[in-house]
Amino acid sequence: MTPPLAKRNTNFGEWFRKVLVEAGILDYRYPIKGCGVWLPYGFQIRRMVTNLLRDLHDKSGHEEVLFPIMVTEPNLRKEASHIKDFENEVFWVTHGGRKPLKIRYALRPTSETAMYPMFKLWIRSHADLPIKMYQIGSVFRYETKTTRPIIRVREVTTFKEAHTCHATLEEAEEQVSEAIGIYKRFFDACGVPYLISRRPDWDKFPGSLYSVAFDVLMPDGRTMQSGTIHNLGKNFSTVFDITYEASNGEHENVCQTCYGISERGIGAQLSVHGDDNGVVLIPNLAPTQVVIIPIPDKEVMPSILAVSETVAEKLSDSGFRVKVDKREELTPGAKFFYWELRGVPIRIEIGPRDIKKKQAIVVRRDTFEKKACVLDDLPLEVRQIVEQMSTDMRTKAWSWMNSRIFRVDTLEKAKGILAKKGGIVEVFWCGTEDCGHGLEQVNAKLLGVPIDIEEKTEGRCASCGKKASSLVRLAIAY
Ligand code: A5A
Ligand code: ZN
Repeated sequence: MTPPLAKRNTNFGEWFRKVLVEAGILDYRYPIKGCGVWLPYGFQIRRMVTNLLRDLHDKSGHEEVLFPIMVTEPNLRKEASHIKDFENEVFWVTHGGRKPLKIRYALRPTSETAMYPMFKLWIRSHADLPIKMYQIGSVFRYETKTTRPIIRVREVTTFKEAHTCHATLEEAEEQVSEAIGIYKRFFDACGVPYLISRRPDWDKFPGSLYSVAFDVLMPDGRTMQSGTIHNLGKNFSTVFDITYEASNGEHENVCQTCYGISERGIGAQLSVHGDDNGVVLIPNLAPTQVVIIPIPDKEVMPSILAVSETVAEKLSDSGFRVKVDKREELTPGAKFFYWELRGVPIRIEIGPRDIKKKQAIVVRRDTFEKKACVLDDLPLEVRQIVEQMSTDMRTKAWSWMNSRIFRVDTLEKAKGILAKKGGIVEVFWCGTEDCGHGLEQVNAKLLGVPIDIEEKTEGRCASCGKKASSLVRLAIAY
């Protein structure tokens, strides 16, 4: 038997690393720092997530494309603030065989500078707009902060980035709203709670007008930026000369947006829903939703197996992804452990006594609640349990996060809370950069101004005491 995992709530880092390996998700021992191997089961989970992303983008009028991984150095350098921030994170291709390249290539750290020279060729008139494209692939960042599997990698293998071009800034603004909606739907489908904040100016995406971020609270009380949406205005279209001919015959630069989600979207759900027994997958994203475990018995074994197969067939006819674990070398206990670790939402046990009673035992992965169900009713019963489980997982995750949001009026209080339990602290802010950095003195990052809170409350800046212009969120961030 494999040794137990670390405790998720008290030793999250260790738990996460172990669960990835033990559950067959990702092997991080690849001999290049920041690179890992998606294992077969991890790849299945990844595929569920990328399929969801594809679906959400396709349905909202985005088209999938694939650009080359290399970008020429002159193109990478075109937008000054973009290259200024990415300069230290770029992997360079300097040679072709033995010959030094005349023009160096960068492995894309993100794809603006790969895509936009092509957008220039594709856009002529108003009729070519809007452009809404996305791709899913690898980007490379020579991260200098501590790397961690999935959470901070140097080859980001599951980088979904969307890029759009519009005639006007208003349309780009509308696109930002649409993207926020798409990301909400994404995290809602994952059952992962989030905060949406407008990043302060000093933390926006290099080359953008402003950035909006989705932050997820991790079990250790730190937040992880798990998706970002940027309004690029005309910053890139000016330097890449992307124009369209407006109805008055004038050539105008397009307005652009881009937004990205990476494997952090996978890491977030593994972390938020997991427990000391391993992963707990939300049913709609579980590669296997139901596992049937025949409980061996010498006399009735053939019929137990036959019933298991019939049940599996019925459930898969009803649209479930089902497996029967017929391995003879493992005890039922070892099989329970195996599938619990992998987070399969529903386990069905069928033993000799169940056969006699024409029933099966259905067990929920999140609560381990057991229910004896009549064989004929299984499709209906499983449907109900799966629905209840999905709702419960979402509710539990949201109330856990909400219980860790604290509103305070002084920096001392903020500091005390963050040091003790992490979580998210909301304070008032006058909006100046000086005070923003002042607030960050509590050893936290300013996540930004909430854009998911409607209420307008009056208050005083927790740094200077002057009248505040908004609330702002602080957290210890990954
Ligand atoms: N072109 C835009 C979309 C862009 O690159 N935005 S971004 O830099 O903010 O990255 C998008 C998302 O990718 C981030 O919000 C973060 O969730 C994820 N990400 C960035 N660097 C990462 C890394 N080293 N490992 C894993 N995920 C990363
Ligand atoms: Zn202030």
